[in-house]
Amino acid sequence: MRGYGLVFCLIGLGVIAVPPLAAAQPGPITATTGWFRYLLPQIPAGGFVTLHNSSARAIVLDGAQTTACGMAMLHKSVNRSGVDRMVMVNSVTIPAHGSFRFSPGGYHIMCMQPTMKPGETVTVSLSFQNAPDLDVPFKVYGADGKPGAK
Ligand SMILES: [Cu+2]
Repeated sequence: MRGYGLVFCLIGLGVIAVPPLAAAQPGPITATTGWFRYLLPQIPAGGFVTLHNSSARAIVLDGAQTTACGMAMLHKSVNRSGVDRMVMVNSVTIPAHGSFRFSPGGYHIMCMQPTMKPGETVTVSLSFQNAPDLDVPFKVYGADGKPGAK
């Protein structure tokens, strides 16, 4: 009888030790208003989104991946001596309790070889140096872009 008692005791401990099912924790980054301006398959599409950081530390975005683009890169539009150019950036920082905006004429996600169509919503996976990846829906607009977006 003593042996049975030990077995039950171990089962009891085992049950107690099983962790509760891991609920998906919301990460520190949320995204709003993701969209692409799509023109033609042979013209890179610009992606725009606003990222919000609810944490007390700066978070660094260092990449974007999506099956809707042959390759996606982080870009910044700059005007040097009156000439508009785009430069590649390795990362952007979303400040603590702050936000970062990709917008036409500024930072954007450059989508090379886009395979999207206006009216679709495509998913872009954003990767961060110090936060979990985030899948963000991007609505696809045509040459006129998103109504009201600047
Ligand atoms: Cu670009």
